[in-house]
Amino acid sequence: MSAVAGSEARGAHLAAIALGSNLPSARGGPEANLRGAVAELRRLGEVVAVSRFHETEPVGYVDQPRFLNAAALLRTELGPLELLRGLLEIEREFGRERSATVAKGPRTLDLDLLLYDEAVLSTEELELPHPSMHEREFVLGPLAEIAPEMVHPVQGKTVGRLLLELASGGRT
Ligand code: PH2
Ligand code: MG
Ligand code: MG
Repeated sequence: MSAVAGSEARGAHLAAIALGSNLPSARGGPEANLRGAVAELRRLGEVVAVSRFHETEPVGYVDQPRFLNAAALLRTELGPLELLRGLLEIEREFGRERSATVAKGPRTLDLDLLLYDEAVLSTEELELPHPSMHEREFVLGPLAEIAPEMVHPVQGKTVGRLLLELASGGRT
């Protein structure tokens, strides 16, 4: 993977993480939230690539502000559950409130674990790959910038291929 080659990898595992924000936090607006989140990800491993920040229309629950979305690749020694818990902790530090809020509604910071090597698992706490990543352009677009060759182990396709198929409405 070109984004990773040549980096001084510390950990044995490669994780893909989606970042999203459409509300201000105490740290600032969505752009400050994403920048701050990338800085905090360094606690969990080595950030080897970060995509551009993409302004996207809200999907699912549409009556909310536009999102800023991005993707990051993290080399980590943490296991998938430890990593997930670390991501949720960072969300909380940016004022993410999970109780009493609308599902898929506005949030200060969303950090989703998309892929962890080619792990496939399904527990109450964590499903890998992220169950809807292959249907979301706001996830695949940023991820394809930094990891087009990373493989979705359930779909059996690369991230670049999945984006192409999604963007063409399944006509490929
Ligand atoms: N996240 C959601 C629901 N809808 N739409 C966009 N554009 N970006 C998101 O990150 C997003 C969304 C719930 O996780
Ligand atoms: Mg999400
Ligand atoms: Mg989430």
